[in-house]
Amino acid sequence: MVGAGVCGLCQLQRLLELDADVLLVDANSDLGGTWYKNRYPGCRFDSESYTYQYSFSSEMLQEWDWSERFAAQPETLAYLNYFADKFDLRPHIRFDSGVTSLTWSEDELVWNVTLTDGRALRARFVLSAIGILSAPTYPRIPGMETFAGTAVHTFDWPEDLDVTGKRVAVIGTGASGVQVITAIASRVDQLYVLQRGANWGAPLGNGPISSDEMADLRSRYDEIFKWCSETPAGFIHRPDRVLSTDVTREERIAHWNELYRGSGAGMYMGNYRDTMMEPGPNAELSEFIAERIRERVHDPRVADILIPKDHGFGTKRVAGESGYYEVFNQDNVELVDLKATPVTEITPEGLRFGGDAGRPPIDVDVIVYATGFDAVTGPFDRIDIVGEDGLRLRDKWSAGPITCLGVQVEGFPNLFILAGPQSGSASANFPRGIEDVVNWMTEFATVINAEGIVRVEAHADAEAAWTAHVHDVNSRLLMSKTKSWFNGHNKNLDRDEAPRAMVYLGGGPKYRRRLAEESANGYPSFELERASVGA
Ligand code: NA7
Repeated sequence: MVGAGVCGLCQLQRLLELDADVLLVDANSDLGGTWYKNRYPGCRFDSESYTYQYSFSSEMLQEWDWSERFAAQPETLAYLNYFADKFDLRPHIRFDSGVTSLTWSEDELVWNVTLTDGRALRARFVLSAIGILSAPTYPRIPGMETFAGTAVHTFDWPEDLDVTGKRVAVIGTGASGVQVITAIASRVDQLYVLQRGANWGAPLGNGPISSDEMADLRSRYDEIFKWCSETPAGFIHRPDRVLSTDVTREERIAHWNELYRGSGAGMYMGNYRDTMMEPGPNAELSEFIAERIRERVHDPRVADILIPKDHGFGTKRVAGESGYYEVFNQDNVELVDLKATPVTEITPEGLRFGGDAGRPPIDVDVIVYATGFDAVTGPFDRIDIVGEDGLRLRDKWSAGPITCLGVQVEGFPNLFILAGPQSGSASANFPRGIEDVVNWMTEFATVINAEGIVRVEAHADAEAAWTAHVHDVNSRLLMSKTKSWFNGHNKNLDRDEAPRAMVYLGGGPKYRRRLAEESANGYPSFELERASVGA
């Protein structure tokens, strides 16, 4: 297995329960994956904490307390360590062992695995849990390497970096940028927020969980997880069956005000169904949110730059924010609109700009790249994965991913993807999504073991059908029409190129049913080869 994050740890525990001969390797020096790497100030999830945990062990559910409605990175990392210690997982994990290549041997029916330190392993089956946002990307700006101060990506924030009293530039205003900007604004000397595309944000509504609340949550876990399993994305929020056009404008505004005062992703996951599917209702909702931004940001010119014009609310990942807009009312914070004044050069002192607006240079001590990831397929592209007949996975996916149920790829036998492109796990409240896949994989592993199956490969027609289905399902949502990592647009795609179906947006319940159908019918989408008698 590869990857000791939320997904890999869960699968490891389940396979050890089966007494499988399993080794988990990870490039990092300790466990946690995303939560090990993303240590930037303000980093937290925007899933309700009590839903962002494994559901299978009632003992562990009763033992663990969450301190906040939306826990910060250190608490989540502590949770994963607690889980690993409770189930004694560490002896089965090798750290500092990044996988550089995977090469299939058809003669031996094994994967040859090479690691960053040159060591080699052989595995009958490889299960990938390498993450979908684990390959960070940097802008390409002339002179970047000459910067004399500290330059960091949010994904690689060093533990000892303290920005207090420093002049800081943050490039990027996605979910990570919004968090780090809000967290550091009051303690830096000067903060420059360099925004290319404006991104929608809505209040996260974070706060402490009291011991009484925690006791109540603990008593309702069965009900909570059942509810999450029935919502499309595994969150507690569920799209309203009511359409925005079924109610009066006064009722809509009252409802939206309530959602805005609420917490979590309710504003886009729990809104009237048509607001995420129909341009008209979405435009009205977007204008409602824009008005809230204008109320919160004092300078109308700044507010206008912060309001996205190229996509509607909720059609890209919305940033859960806690005072983000108010940051721009501070004297020490300046918003730089990169569309009007693009960065042309990075010098040892800081950033230089072009454009008609003639922005003077900015000298800084720290540059924070909050520029996101080569999402979903990037982590796979960075490993040289060579399947049958020398076929490389990155070549097979060069025009976008093709998968069978998001778990396998034809030409790559015995390689299972637990969280990757076109999987229901990738677009969900992560622990909820990955438990579905891990449950399915664990059951399949039992069958593989019991029946002496030595080779599993997806059928080409099943793969084509699933990929077409993902494109079809996704195309019904406005999300498929905006430029975002969900559609592969962070890969510098030409605007006219067809969107890539990076994630499956059909929802957890449908995905779970499809996986269950596979196991109930003897895995018809896969070619199963059994060992010959006596072998
Ligand atoms: P995102 O959401 O991909 O955001 C990246 C941000 O960086 C976004 O504002 C981009 O602007 C900006 N960006 C990217 N490249 C550049 C360059 N070259 N110059 C200037 N600005 C740039 O990544 P995050 O890390 O914030 O969030 C990723 C996910 O992590 C998030 O969805 C959550 O699920 C957790 P753009 O909008 O492309 O113009």
